[in-house]
Amino acid sequence: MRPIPPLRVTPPVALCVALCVAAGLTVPTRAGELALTLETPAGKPVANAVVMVHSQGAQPRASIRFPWAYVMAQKDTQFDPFVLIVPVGADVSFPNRDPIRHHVFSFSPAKPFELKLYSRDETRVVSFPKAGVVSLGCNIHDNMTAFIRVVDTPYAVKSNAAGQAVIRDLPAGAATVTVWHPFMKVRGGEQSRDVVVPASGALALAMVADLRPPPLRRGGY
Ligand SMILES: [Cu+2]
Repeated sequence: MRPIPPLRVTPPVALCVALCVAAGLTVPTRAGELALTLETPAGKPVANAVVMVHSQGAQPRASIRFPWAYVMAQKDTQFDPFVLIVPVGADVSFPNRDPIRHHVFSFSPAKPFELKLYSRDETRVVSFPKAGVVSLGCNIHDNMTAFIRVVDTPYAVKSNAAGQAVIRDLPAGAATVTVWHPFMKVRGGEQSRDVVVPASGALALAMVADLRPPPLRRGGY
């Protein structure tokens, strides 16, 4: 019986493989955008909502990065910002920019933690390995409240003062749009809508978010 000759990769085959690999690694050029408008039933724009898109196609494997800083400062006896979006696994710094001490904590299942009293110009870093909502408070100042939304998608943005959120370079095809706001009167504070992202151009979406009053006097929403 003759031995089976070893498989040889001839130059044309090698070229084809190289091209196929290159093609497989190419970022899809067909991409659309989502232009979402969010308002209350009374027509008031809703700022500080987190808008997330989960594409139902292939998920990006690269680690998620956002262009803003992963910082939750304490300034003028408030957290700043009121809502911060970070990717899963992010390290968030909590600088104290006040001349008084704060004691930051969260009881949220996504990340319970406590930063014992610390002073001006000191900072602490906390990592957030799980997606979800992290509600923040300060043991000393009851009026201090803020939220970190840890997301597992690169397609996430906050609505602006006009209640608008634009997410660009979305993969075309079926996707789910999720909108979350800490004071939205629905289970979990979020609602979702299935959409089809166009291969080019914008998908305009208008959603209504009924908000309850903030639990304590708090600006920024
Ligand atoms: Cu405080």
